[in-house]
Amino acid sequence: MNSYINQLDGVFPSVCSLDCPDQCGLLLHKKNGKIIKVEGDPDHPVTKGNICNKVRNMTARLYDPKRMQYPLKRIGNKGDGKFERISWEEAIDTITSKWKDLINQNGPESILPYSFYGNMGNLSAEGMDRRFFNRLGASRLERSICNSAGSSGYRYTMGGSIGVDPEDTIHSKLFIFWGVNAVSTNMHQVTIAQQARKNGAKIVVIDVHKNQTGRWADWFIPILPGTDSALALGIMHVLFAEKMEDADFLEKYTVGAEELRQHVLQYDPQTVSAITGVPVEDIYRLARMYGQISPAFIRIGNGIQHHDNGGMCVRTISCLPGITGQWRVKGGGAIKGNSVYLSHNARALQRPDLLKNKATRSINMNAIGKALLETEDPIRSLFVYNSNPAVVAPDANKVREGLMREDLFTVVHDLFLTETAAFADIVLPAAASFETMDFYASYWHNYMQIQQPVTEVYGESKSNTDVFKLLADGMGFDEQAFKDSEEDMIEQALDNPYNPYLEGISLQNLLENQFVKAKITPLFPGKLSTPSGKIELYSKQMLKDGYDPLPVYNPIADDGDLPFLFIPAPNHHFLNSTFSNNTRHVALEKEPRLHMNVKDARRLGIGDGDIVRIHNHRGECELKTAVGENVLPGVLVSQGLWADRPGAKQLVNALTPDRIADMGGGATFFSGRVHAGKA
Ligand SMILES: Nc1nc2c(c(=O)[nH]1)N[C@H]1C(S)=C(S)[C@@H](COP(=O)(O)OP(=O)(O)OC[C@H]3O[C@@H](n4cnc5c(=O)[nH]c(N)nc54)[C@H](O)[C@@H]3O)O[C@H]1N2
Ligand SMILES: Nc1nc2c(c(=O)[nH]1)N[C@H]1C(S)=C(S)[C@@H](COP(=O)(O)OP(=O)(O)OC[C@H]3O[C@@H](n4cnc5c(=O)[nH]c(N)nc54)[C@H](O)[C@@H]3O)O[C@H]1N2
Ligand code: SF4
Ligand SMILES: [Mo]
Repeated sequence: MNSYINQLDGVFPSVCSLDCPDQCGLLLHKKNGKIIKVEGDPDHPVTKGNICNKVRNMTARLYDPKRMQYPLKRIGNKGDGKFERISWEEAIDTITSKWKDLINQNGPESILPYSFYGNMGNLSAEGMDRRFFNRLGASRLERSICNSAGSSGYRYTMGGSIGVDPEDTIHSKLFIFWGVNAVSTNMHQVTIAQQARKNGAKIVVIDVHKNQTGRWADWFIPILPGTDSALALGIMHVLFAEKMEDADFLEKYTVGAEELRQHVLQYDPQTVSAITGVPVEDIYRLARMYGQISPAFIRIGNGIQHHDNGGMCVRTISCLPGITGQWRVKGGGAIKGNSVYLSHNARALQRPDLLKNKATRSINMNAIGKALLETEDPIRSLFVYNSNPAVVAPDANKVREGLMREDLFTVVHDLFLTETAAFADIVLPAAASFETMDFYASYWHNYMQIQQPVTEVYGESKSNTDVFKLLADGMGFDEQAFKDSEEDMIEQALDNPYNPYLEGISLQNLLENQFVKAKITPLFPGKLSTPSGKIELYSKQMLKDGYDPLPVYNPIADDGDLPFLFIPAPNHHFLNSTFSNNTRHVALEKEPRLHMNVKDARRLGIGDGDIVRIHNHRGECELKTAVGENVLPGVLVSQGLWADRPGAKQLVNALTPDRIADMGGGATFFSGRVHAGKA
């Protein structure tokens, strides 16, 4: 496997490790053992050689002088970022000695891992780390910061994260991008839609912000935040009222059509317009487009589900293609996520058996601030990897107050001294994905890919797999699970008898072909993984779980009587907080702007480019305004999770609520309210 490392010059296949649905095939150009250029692999069947600007500039991050090379220990106060170099031996010894003490005195649940998908590699994100923390018996982390509310909602309707093959959407005649900023966050779906547009397809975007995706649409529909399920119910009302449903499909492949037909009578376009801010005639027009144009495809984004009602919202939208029978048409249907197709054997990879049936407590990552400030059975040690919670987690001031605790022993494993690392006692340097062996499964395009190490690790940095092996050794864990090689783990994970779509995908096959597609078959005729095996327009399971069994509109929670809803969404040139510390990417993105409607700006005496202070009881930010018509009155949008800079108040998550969404333990980043005024 070292063959690529040993070749100092050449072009080598690779895959993008970032948390992005596109999961591009890459080619890495090497000269004198260093990566000098990252480009798209033209042979990749979906991404076809096109990649985003972020990763085109990846070498600026890989060889950023700020990238860490050595383990560090803290010598200043927490948060100051003062560290000195130590050896790996000292680092591992310090951590494992501390943990052995904690386990003796307080039990293993006083230790909490905190991670997400900073590296999407299955070994790096949910491999040796899971084995280690299972064996340790640490508190478990509920990893629900991203898509879990929506995925839970979608599962009630469709049985799992399963949708259209995006390659088929080339045949679609109508694209609805619903709460997804696809131009920035799913660029190859945009490329496909762009090609379909040449054959007459229409592109509709429904968003609270007329951003780059809205500007690209044929029809942009602005909507009030958190009201999308009302719009979907209004569409259903018109579909049934004007007999645009597919009676045959409803009969064969759904349950609850009659109940739904009765139920949506109350969501007439007048009522829905008052809730959503979408004009009555636009609701009719959208419903008729959706009912009449075929194939019709809906890309369901993550924006709509970062709300208090996000689970029910996605649950509701995901009923639409069932009503029109679009699932039966090539290119018709929806994608929320497609992770079912490439799902591996998680039990073999993560080894929950090492927990020996202990029912350890679970902590929701969206309330990490609250959890760190809890005094009963407190978390006494936090191990952070693949994530930067001081910036990305909601209610950031609370998170930082927790991280400041003198008695909290914090370890951070990352490529950079992140805002979170500044609070750590020990910091470990992480290898980049290009330096590590791993396998990757896209949650959108259905190709599995492999990464073989292309260069030596940078300085003394180590991959996640290697760090957890060292920690296991330091703790004295001697199970074979901690000795498995990357190849062993990939083989174990790909042996998944429960997933027929994975047939034919093996380590060998990946090594030979670099990308291998899941064996996708049409969803209908077929049986879904819902209790009835059909699309559940009415769900008994939801009733059991305490939800309305039919799709409904629930308003977002009361967040105080403040005048604006604040939507801090991702931006184009960063990937969550990744790249926010790299000069090249910051220069491309320039600066954060606060989008405000001109009516609100006039009323408050605010001009375009003024610095505005937004605040609530959780915190404050100061951002430069972009005044115009890109957001509705009462809505403020900013883009990007910006790095801490001295004197700048740009930490948008200082304002966001750590309330938990209606389903899946999800986050509610976009359901917070704020005051705004000239700074
Ligand atoms: N360039 C770039 N790409 C990324 C990321 C990034 O940070 N930068 N992040 C990656 C990750 S982890 C994820 S999860 C995905 C997220 O990517 P997307 O699925 O696109 O989700 P968001 O960008 O969070 O939000 C999408 C849109 O929802 C809108 N929105 C917010 N609230 C509402 C609402 O109530 N109704 C409607 N209709 N729209 C609403 C926002 O204005 C935004 O334009 O992107 C991935 N790709
Ligand atoms: N306001 C607001 N907040 C949000 C969102 C939003 O839309 N608005 N989006 C939310 C969403 S959808 C998500 S997914 C989360 C994402 O939040 P995070 O998962 O924290 O994502 P990043 O900020 O990209 O941080 C990933 C970190 O992992 C590190 N890393 C990369 N590769 C490796 C590796 O191999 N090993 C180790 N040890 N570290 C590595 C990177 O250097 C980086 O510091 O943010 C959430 N926060
Ligand atoms: S971030 Fe997304 S679009 Fe950019 S290279 Fe990676 S997978 Fe492709
Ligand atoms: Mo995400």
